[in-house]
Amino acid sequence: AQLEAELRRAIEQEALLPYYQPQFDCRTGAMVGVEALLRWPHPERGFVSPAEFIPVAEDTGLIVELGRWVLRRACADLAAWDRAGAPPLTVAVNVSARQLKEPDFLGDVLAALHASGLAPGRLELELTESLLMDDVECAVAFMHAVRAAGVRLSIDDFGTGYSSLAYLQSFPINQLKVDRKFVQSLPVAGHTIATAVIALARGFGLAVVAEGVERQEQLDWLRAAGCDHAQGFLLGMPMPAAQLLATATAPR
Ligand code: G
Ligand code: G
Ligand code: MN
Ligand code: NA
Repeated sequence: AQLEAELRRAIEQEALLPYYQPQFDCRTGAMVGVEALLRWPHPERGFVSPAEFIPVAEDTGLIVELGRWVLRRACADLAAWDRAGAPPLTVAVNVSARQLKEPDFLGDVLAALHASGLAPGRLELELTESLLMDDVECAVAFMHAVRAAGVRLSIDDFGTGYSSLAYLQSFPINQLKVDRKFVQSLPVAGHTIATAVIALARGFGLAVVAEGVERQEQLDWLRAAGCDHAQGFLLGMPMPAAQLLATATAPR
């Protein structure tokens, strides 16, 4: 309850910040996008992890307002990087089940795009399997509407939830994110699942991103296996907007 009150105040005071973790093309090494990850610098407790406060935000419904704010910030930051001469990146924003249940969540998404002037194809929403399975009909209707608006969709933590492969066919998505659980043990283990996810993505005409890449040998394996994009501590930590811009515009 105390965390809830503090979180409410932090949202009001805009004391949370989006950090951005870069994503790279496995073949060319070029930065192609970022994932927005919330950070909460707490006056007494240091950085409170989203793993701690996102569940509170979901339970209390605060995630609706917070999620709306993240969408606007992420789109505004990307538009500012464009103006500052960064390459044309995409920005991925994580979405909670509670947000999808809001009757006008699509309106929030479109408002964030409109306010920033960003083309819809620059924004990607990350949905987890459990979110999609929570209310499949509602999720599929939302996915079709958001895709019709030109926004991109990816399935986060793919392979760890409990959606059946049959659903994959009916989901109008653009991309799968291989969960870091499977990346962690590469190349010794995990390669059966990683290979299968890459093949699935290829078969469905989807892009595939590996998350949690921490070691060069993992990246080498992923590149050889035909993975499109990679994200992880080896390549770049989640960082504040100004630092991301500096990284994106630095000569390679
Ligand atoms: O950055 P970190 O790995 O600590 O994030 C922990 C969890 O919090 C991840 O599952 C991530 O998806 C989630 N998370 C981070 N930022 C957001 C956000 O803006 N919205 C939602 N719904 N989840 C987020
Ligand atoms: O659930 P989701 O995939 O949205 O969460 C992303 C989380 O993974 C964030 O908390 C982010 O800080 C974390 N993360 C990003 N790269 C790495 C990595 O290379 N290793 C580990 N252990 N965590 C990572
Ligand atoms: Mn994610
Ligand atoms: Na993930």
